[in-house]
Amino acid sequence: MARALIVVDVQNDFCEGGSLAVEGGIAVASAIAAYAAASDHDVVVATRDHHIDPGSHFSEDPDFVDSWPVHCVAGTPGAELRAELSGTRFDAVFDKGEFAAAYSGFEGRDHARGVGLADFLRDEGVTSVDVCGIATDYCVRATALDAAGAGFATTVLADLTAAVAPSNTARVVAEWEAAGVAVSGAPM
Ligand code: VGL
Repeated sequence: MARALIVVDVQNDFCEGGSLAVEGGIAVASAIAAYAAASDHDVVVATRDHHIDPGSHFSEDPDFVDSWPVHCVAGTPGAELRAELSGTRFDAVFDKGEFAAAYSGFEGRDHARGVGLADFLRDEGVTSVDVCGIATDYCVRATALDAAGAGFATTVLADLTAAVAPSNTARVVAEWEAAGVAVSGAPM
């Protein structure tokens, strides 16, 4: 009956100063670090967008819905986790999106361990997950929906997320609730 904290895509490129900056990203990075330090989750994992050649996910003329500026290129500083999380102990880190868009952390793998997120959590005895990070309306949305779909009791810590478009948040919260995902806290 272990509990996990899933920290989604809190990477330099998704925060102020990055190539696909989400407003409030740095504040969320700091708040997650403080939350993780004080929380008693049995397992803490991170996901990272980790692109090599993701095709039409990258565009010189992005629509910010299905296509995006170049971001989180594997091996570049933009793909690194924000420095605010340098003191957070992650049990595993799941990279996704090498050759195609991958919004959900459940599409990721911890390459050092050779395992995907769902199998890792099950191996750790995890039955419930709390999800936070960036962006509320894209990767946090998809990761939480997949967590619930995989059978984990899922809560989104909404005040530890930041959205690409805050106007999407009400729709996304409705999707989560329809899928049985609990939502705690007001989005930042
Ligand atoms: C994300 C847009 C494009 C995210 C990733 O992490 O939410 N958003 N790629």
